Amino acid sequence: MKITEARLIVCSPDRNFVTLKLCTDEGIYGLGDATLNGRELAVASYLSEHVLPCLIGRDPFAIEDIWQTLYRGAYWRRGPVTMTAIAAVDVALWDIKGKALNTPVYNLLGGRSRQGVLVYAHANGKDIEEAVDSVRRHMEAGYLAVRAQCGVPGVAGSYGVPKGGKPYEPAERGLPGEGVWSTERYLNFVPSLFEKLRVDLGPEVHLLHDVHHRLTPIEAARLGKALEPYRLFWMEDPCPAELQESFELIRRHTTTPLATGEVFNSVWDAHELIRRQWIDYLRMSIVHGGGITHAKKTADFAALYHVRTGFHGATDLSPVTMAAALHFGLAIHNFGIQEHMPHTRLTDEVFPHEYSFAEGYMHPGDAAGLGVDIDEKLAAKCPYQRAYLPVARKLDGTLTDW
Ligand code: CS2
Ligand code: MG
Repeated sequence: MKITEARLIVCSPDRNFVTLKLCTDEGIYGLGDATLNGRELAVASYLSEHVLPCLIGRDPFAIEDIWQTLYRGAYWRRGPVTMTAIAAVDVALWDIKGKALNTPVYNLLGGRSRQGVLVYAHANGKDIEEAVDSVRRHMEAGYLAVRAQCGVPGVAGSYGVPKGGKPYEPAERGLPGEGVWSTERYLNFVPSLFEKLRVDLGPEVHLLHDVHHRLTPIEAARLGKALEPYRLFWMEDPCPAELQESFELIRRHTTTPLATGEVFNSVWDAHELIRRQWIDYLRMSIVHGGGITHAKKTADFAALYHVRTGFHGATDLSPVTMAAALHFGLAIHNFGIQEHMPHTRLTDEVFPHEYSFAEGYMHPGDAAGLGVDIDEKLAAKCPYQRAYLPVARKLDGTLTDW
C-alpha cells in the first residue's frame, strides 16, 4: 500500500479544527487531528509546506519509521506545532492500519483492557448554588466523575465559567479577550465550593477541579491541603509546569492527587514529574503529544511509576482525537480517566463517529480503524474563523497565566 494523497481540511463548525486526510492507492483513507487552539494555521502550514509532500509514495504501515523520520528527520525537535503535526500524521496512519486489517485501533494497542472508558464532564456555575446544581445535573445524566468550576466573588470571568448561559468554550472568535484574576479571592473561596458539593451530593461522585496553572507552588500546596477533606479525584494544573520540581514542593504538603500536562508535547516535559512520582495523572493528549505512537511510549513509562493517564479532552480536541483517546483508553493498562466535553451538534455532524456514552463510560465502538469520518461538503460550508484563548490580568493589571 502507498500514500497517494495528503489533504488538509480546515473548518469551523462552531469552532476551528484542522484535519488531515491521508489517502492510499487501495482506496483506504485515514484521519488525523491537527488542531492547536488559537494557533491552528501554524500547524496547517507546517504540515502542508514541510510534511505532506514527504509522505507521498510512503508505506502507511511503517508507522514507527514515519514517526522517527518526522521527529528526528526535522532536526528541530518537540514543541507544540511540530508535535501536533506529527500527531496528525501518526493518528491517520493508525486509522489506515486498523481499516486495512479490518479491526478497531484498540486491538492494535493490545486489545480491550476494560468494558468502557471512565470519563469526566464539565460542570460550572456563576455561583456555588449554580455550580452544585450543574454537578447534580451531570450526575443525573449518568456521569460518575465531574469537574466543578465556579465564579469567584470579585473575579469577573473566572476560568471555566461561561458567559450568558452558553456551554463553556475556551476560545472566542476575534482577537484575544481579557479576564481578571485574584489568587487571594480564589484561594479563600474554592474550599467552600467543595464543602457544599460533598454536603449536598455525598461521598460517591468523583470530583475534579482545574486550577488552570494560576498558583505558585506554595499556594497550590495550601489549596491541596485545604481540599483534602473533600477527597478530590484530582487537582489539575495547580501551577505552570515548565519547572518540573515545582511539583515536589506541592507534593510534600498534600495528599490531594495531582494532574498536569495538557500543554505538554513530549515525554520529556513530564520525565521528572513521572520518575519522581510527583504527579498521579498525566494529561498530555494524543493530538498535542506526537500521536498514538508517542502516547503509548509515554504511558508505558508512566506505568512504571504508578502514574495513570487523564487525557485532555476539551472541545478544541476534535472528534478524531476523542476517538483515538477512547481506543487508547480502552486498551492500555494504566488508564485513569478521560475528559469529555461534548462537541456541538454541528461539529458532530461534520465528524460522524462511532463512539458513544452510557452510564459514566464511553466506548469507541467496534468499527475498523478509529470509527470517525469527516463530511467534507459540510466542512466546506464552515470556513475557518480567527479565534483566540483569552489572557488574564491580576487586579493591578499585571498579565498572568490564563
Ligand atoms: C482546560 C481547557 O479542559 C481543560 O482542562 O484546561 O479548557 C483548556 O483551557 C483549553 O483546552 C485550551 O485550549
Ligand atoms: Mg485543564
